Amino acid sequence: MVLNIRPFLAIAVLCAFPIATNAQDLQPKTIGVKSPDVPATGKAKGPNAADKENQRDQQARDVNTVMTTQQGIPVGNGQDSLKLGTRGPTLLEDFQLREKIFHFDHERIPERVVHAHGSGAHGYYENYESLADITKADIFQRAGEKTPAFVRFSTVAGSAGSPDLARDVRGFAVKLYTQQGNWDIVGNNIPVFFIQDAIKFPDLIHAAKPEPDSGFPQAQTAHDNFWDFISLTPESMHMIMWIMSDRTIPRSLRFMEGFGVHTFRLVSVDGKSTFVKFHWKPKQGLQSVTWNEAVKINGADPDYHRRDLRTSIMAGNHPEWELGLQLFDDTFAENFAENFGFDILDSTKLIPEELVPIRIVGRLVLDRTVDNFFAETEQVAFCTQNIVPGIDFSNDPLLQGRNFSYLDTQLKRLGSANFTSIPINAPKCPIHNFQQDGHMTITKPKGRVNYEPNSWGGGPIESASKGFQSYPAQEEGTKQRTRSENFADHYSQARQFFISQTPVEQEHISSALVFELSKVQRVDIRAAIVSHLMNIDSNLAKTVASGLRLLEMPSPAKALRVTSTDLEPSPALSIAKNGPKNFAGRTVGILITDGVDVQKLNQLVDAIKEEKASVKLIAPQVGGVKGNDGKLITADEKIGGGPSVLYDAVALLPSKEGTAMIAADPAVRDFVADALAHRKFIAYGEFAKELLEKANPNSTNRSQLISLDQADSSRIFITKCRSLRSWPE
Ligand code: HDE
Repeated sequence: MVLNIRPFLAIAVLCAFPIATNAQDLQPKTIGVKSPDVPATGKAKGPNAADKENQRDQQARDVNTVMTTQQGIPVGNGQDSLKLGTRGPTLLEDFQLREKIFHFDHERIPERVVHAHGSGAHGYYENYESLADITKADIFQRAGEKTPAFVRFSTVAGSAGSPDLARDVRGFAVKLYTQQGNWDIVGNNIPVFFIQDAIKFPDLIHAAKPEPDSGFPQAQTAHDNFWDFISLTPESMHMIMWIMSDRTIPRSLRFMEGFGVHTFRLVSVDGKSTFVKFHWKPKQGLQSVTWNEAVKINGADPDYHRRDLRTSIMAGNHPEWELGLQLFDDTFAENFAENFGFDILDSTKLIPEELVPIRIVGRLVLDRTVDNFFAETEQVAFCTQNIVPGIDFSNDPLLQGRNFSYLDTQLKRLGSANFTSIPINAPKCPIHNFQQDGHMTITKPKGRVNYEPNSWGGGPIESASKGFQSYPAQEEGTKQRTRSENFADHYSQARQFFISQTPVEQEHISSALVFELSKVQRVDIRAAIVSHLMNIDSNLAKTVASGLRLLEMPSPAKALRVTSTDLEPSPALSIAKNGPKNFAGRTVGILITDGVDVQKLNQLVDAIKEEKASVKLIAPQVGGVKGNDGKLITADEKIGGGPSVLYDAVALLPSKEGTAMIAADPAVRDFVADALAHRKFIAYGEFAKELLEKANPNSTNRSQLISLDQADSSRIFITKCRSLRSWPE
């Protein structure tokens, strides 16, 4: 009897802990043997001795901290609801049951309408030098000063539970808790956007999200509605080049850039304005996966990016980005329009780094994981309108629309105008004003005065010299719903992006277009996209048309401006040209079996660790293998649970007998075949040749293979891994 109820005990204990930890900083304790101290269930005597015994056994034991209700009332029995007799019915007076179920029923809040799926981390911004000559923003005044920061990365289209490796733009939102209030840079990992005016945002997002009748596809743009909208929105062509590139399938959140996208202003103490574009440059370098890897990672580990960010930070491997500023003035803005026909207020355009170099001014370090996902990552509320003295907006119509949207959305999500009091959103500097009351008021202002001006002599008043002042830009014009004519070139920068890619990267763009458009059912939409590609690069258009087997090549789409062929390739736009300089922060997956050559394994592990990279051991069973010295080596993953797509490089170190045992396993064949196909560097021991031949007989003399039988081969392997992949020669 007692044995039969053990599973209930485990479930009950698991359910009880979140409630207990809610009360105070409790640490769950190991469940020990039955304790006589545990209070019995309400009534002193149950209906019969056996039932009473059962009830006692279903209670958590070893009480160190007594569980309470939300009202602080100590809980006597958290395992059974209050019933009439042993078999019910349940009584209405059971306030404990009511409170617990009531709270559970209200655990969810609306997910973000876009960027629902995300992960966050804490850190700081460290300012390298004083920028007092260009901005009065307090955060930029003193060299070496650190400002607390919180970053949330996200995908855009997928719902909260969608997989990490969806092909999608990544949100890169930074909250800086400066001494003069919170400054949010709510950016993306791509420097341009789909549309030029905020009024089109709901259409764009409706088209990208699951189709309204079926409710799918989830977290992907490979469907008719999205491409239909795009085919009718030529301004999105530049962004399309970016989202079809490997930028939308990053290897990790740690290896991608961030951009503020819009043009902003920096304003100095003497009122001078300088235009600025914000860039976050990853010190780790840029790295993406291939589409085939992305698809497989989504199956093998849908939380790949979230896990990677959390485990890296926990391992002390703190990701860093440098803050870069592209600074320019009105004269540059005028020349940009005159010489290139681009407007600095148009978010579908970037300013090439070669034209306005990036000035590095500080670094962002993420060094602390969240303690609680909901309280921090879910409740963090970014608002583009959160700017501080010394920063100001430009007239970018997309930015202006965003400034309206974010406050609205936070009220919808968080349910009260007091969302600013939630710890993750609260500024870390003092707040003084007379805003008051409302749902969930946590602050407790004292005294009689709650208005200003007042003659009681109390309370804060504004300060013209210390407070925020909008930059007094001269604006005039007639009221009209039109766009500036310098927003009309939709193809030149799309072309510039495409010609800035390496041949392999260009091939990835055309394959992505063929993949996505192959999921589009209407042939006319496929053809319409190809007609836009004709204005970007005719070879790209032809490759995509042939990949789709379009029977007729469409004529180029009507363009408001003819594509300029004068724009030079910009090396800064290629991932391959801006890859990591070393292998630090990456992972090698090593396949081992019983009898593994321990000396070789150790040499390899040492070389990997010296490079500040990490190792995952994959074995037939997760319990591990016995090395050729007879000692047990525990594994991290079981074969099949740790496919090679999860690692940056792999090594194959099976023993002779081990190879015979695993060679026929399809998961082993996939492990090796995928690593070969994804052009990863593969170190192999003498008995692994059979695995390589079985996976791909034509692969055995590829330059991606490094035999571990040569002298110093571990070091040679890890040095090669720095270049990440061995693309076809
Ligand atoms: Fe957003 N966007 N957006 N967006 N956006 C939101 O705010 C919106 C745009 C971006 O991790 C929402 O809190 C409009 C551009 C990020 O919490 C919402 C327009 C860029 C995040 C919203 C844009 C972004 C959001 C949904 C067109 C790159 C996630 C939930 C004018 C520069 C922040 C929320 C986080 C989130 C509106 C366009 C980036 C609805 C109306 C351009 C990184 O307010």
